[in-house]
Amino acid sequence: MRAIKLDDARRAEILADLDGWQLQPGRDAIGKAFRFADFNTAFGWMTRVALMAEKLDHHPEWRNVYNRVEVVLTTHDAGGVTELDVTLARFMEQSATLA
Ligand code: H2B
Repeated sequence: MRAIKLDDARRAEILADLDGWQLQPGRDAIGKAFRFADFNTAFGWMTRVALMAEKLDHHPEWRNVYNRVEVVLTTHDAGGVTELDVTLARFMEQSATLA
């Protein structure tokens, strides 16, 4: 196993720190709905995130409808949220503000 599930203290800390991210009901995962100006902006952002996901070997569950992207992050290998999810969530935040 490459990553260890976050303990409750760390989980609370990252949720306080990551704007708009929430624990997903019924599963050990975090999620956020991102909204962009239009489809082109949304898909451009998804492309940048996809390249980072490949680099990290850590991939989002996500769904895109026009300018909206619903993202869920969890680490299947670990059966829950790990620091890999925090890293990808932070990248999503940083790249979304530039989108
Ligand atoms: N992405 C996510 N979100 N969780 C994982 O556990 C995971 C992944 N595992 N991407 C990776 C790929 C694994 O399947 C490969 C074999 O390393």
